[in-house]
Amino acid sequence: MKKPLIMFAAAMMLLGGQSANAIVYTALSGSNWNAGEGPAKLFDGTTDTNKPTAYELVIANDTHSNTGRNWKNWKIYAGNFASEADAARNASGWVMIDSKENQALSTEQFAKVSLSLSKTVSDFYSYFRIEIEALAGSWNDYCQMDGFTFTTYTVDTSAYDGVIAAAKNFNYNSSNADDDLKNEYATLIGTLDDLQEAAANSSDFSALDEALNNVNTLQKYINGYASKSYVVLSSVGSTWNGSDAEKLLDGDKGTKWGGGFSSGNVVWRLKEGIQPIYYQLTSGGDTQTYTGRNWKSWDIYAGDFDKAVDAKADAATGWVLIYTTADGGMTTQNTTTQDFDFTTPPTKSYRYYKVVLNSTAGDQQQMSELTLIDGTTFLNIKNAALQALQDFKTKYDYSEATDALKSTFNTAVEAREGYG
Ligand SMILES: [Ca+2]
Repeated sequence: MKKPLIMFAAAMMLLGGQSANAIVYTALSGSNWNAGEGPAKLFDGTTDTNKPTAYELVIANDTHSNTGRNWKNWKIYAGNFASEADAARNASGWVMIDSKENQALSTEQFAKVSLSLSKTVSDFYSYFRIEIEALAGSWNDYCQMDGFTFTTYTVDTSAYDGVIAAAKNFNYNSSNADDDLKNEYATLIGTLDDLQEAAANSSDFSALDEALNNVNTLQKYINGYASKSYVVLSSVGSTWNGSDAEKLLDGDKGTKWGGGFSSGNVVWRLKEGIQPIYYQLTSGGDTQTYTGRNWKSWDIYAGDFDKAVDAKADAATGWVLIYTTADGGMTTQNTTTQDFDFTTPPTKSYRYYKVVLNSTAGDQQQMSELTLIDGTTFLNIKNAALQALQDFKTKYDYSEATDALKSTFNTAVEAREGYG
């Protein structure tokens, strides 16, 4: 007798005498005794076939008395074809997903036997083919099997349940963070259930793990805003205690970013974008003693990113270089603020910034503050300076000053009024 071949497709098709909604598999071809015992009967009343990891066989009703009819060696192939006609037995494109050799099966009537596929099924397939290569007995014993059902292996996903629940319970709305960041978080947690379900079906948890990693990252960002208008997204450089990257941007000239390294970087994100017109650096509190910690070569970038988690990536693209220097000429005085013009001033507003320190005057580094000055900030600085001059004029008897001093004073006022 010729070796039996059974082929079937996952499709909603009506077989004679059965209701449409109960049928998913359709046998396309194969060896059979007669219409009542053909391969179509192997696949009736089954479930879906997406990325199966196992299957169940149902032993025929009289195998116990005809044990030689049980399968012993067989292979299962999967494929995708444009049409049933293309899914020929000898067609190229079949992928073997299971191989069984000398497989012992129950001979009990209607026994259900669960078997794992020998290969990992990584794609979705519509067509499947079973090749029975040997029976428990001889080919003269005939071949029979009552049912075949693909099943998906159920992974214990309970370890993820608590993590996902915690992500949903994170009270991001009460944060000071901007709406974009909150929406990014809400969108991400909205995908977690689907990712978990997909992972459970495919046993591929990498996408879920990445999403949860980003959830943690976004929680850190959102918490980082607290009462601030910026958040540090990432930094490179092993810092001294109390001198983390946050200290470069905290608005406090008494704190500094510093450590025993001469190259590193800081990436940060503003709550609201700005178009800076120049920037300031404020030297460390002990730079006069440790002149080698002063920055020598550094770059500053601005950027736009759809998602906050994209900006932290080492491979992030889209950064725009707005300042670069091989030797910036920092003062060696303590806690002294210097102004720097951008080498390529930003032409629009940005929310993301990165400073890359390339080298210092020695083998350590420190900087108390990096301040981006936009038009509004500049006006505040200028008006404060003018006010100080006016206060000076009121406090001292301006009328008794010499004409030369008055002239010098008024020139200074006019210069500040006109600046900017
Ligand atoms: Ca600081």
